[in-house]
Amino acid sequence: MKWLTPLVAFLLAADALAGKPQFEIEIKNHMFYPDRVVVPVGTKVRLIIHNRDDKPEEFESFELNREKVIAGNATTAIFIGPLSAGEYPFFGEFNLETAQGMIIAE
Ligand SMILES: [Cu+2]
Repeated sequence: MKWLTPLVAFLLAADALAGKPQFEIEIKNHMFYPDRVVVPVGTKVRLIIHNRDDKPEEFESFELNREKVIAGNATTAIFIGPLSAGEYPFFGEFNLETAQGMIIAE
């Protein structure tokens, strides 16, 4: 699978060039950094999530209708939106006490 990382990097770069807004979130010690992300209303947005912990985490949001497991020390990308103005909570299902965040569309 060594070929996967460059391919993911290439796809991410291609999307960045294509002008899609993207936002990066890190998971460290079962917490999201940043835990509040402001995104533009009415635009499809790519969230790039880096899990810096050794253990997997599941990014989940009922309001965004997204659920995805991220392996330890892995990166994944999730598309959200276009969103209307408002707040969209997300959480790490494997660490509910600490892994809490919010997407704010404005
Ligand atoms: Cu779940």
